[in-house]
Amino acid sequence: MKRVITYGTYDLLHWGHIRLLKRAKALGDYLIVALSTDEINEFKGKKAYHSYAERKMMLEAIRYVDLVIPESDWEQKRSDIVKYHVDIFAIGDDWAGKFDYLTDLCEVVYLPRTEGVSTTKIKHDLEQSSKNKKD
Ligand code: C2G
Repeated sequence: MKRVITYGTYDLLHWGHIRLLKRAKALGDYLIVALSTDEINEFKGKKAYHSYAERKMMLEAIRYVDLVIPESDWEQKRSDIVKYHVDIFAIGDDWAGKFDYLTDLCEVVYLPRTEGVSTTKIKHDLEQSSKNKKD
């Protein structure tokens, strides 16, 4: 039973997120998502549109996700890996190299990001289209 963990905010859930979760799950048999709380999002310089509870509920509805836990502290990764007996840490390659310090505890896999979609792009495109309607 290979256990995989990944971390993220998963705001305005989109197909790039789903593709990441699908590939992360395919690395093992059980996928844990450590979902960023509003507090850690502040630390990450992000303001999520959906609350933690809403983002958690949406992730739990995804067939690839087996467990959602809170990511409330940037430093919890090592203890999570031990606590949940994680074999593989997986995350998008926008983080390439940033989590190599975990390789003494588990395999670290950076998965290629999905081009052409992001929460930021969605917000920007929506703002633009509402501006165009006004003009
Ligand atoms: N992602 C992706 N393709 C996109 C957008 C996001 O593969 N077009 C991936 C990211 O690489 C990440 C996951 O989807 O693995 C969630 O993305 P975010 O919610 O933006 O997560 P992030 O803010 O990078 O949080 O402690 C680590 C952080 O919590 C990671």
